[in-house]
Amino acid sequence: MGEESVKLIGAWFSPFSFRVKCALEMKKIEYDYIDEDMFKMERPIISKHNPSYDKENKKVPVFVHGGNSVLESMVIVEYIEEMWPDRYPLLPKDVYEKSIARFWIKFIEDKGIVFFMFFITSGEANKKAQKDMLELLTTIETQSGIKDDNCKFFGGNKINAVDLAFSPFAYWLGAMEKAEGVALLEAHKFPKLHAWTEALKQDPVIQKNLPDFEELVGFFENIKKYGYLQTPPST
Ligand SMILES: N[C@@H](CCC(=O)N[C@@H](CS)C(=O)NCC(=O)O)C(=O)O
Repeated sequence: MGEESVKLIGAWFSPFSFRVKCALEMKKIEYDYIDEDMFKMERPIISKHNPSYDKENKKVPVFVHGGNSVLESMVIVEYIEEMWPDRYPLLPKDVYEKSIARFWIKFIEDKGIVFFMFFITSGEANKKAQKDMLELLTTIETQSGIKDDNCKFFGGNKINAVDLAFSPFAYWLGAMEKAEGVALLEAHKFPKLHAWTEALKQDPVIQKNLPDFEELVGFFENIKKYGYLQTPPST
């Protein structure tokens, strides 16, 4: 099964597609990448690969391995880890350590709504979203154990699945902050998390797959002006 063709359907701006690209490239797995036009509701490439358990899916990423489609970025990352276990490890082998890694992955998946609210809202609703984001950053800074062992990453000195799960904080949050004209993840307030974002962005696989920053800021500015995945009116 590991030898079958590997395909990833993603979108340039998507932090979820980014997680999967990095997992594949860290393990040096060859894959075809297809960028779907998410500004159209038809999304024909996704539709073609909808898995039978979610025929209504219109989201990226969609991962296709040997004809089977897999959804949800962190489910895909775990699939990749289990399918190619002998390459670059993305989860600890120790069962207890693995359960802690999975705890933080689930934690951040459950908090996705905080991110979403920050980038789709404006005005008073955005003030509330900023407050929720600061609370979330405080929880990660003080509870996650990041940097407590002087390691660079959540998973020690090598990037693992927990780092990929948290990666939207290292780049996408900065673009959202710029679009909104605020600074939340500041080095003096969140020194450990901030140092982690800097270390993550040094990695060559991470660097190669990050979208252009100014384009991303423009993407978030357009969401604020015109709505989520709405095409700006042509001038
Ligand atoms: N929990 C999903 C989130 C996927 C997701 O929300 N993808 C966005 C792009 S970043 C999307 O496809 N949105 C299209 C839509 O909501 O219609 C994952 O981790 O894969």
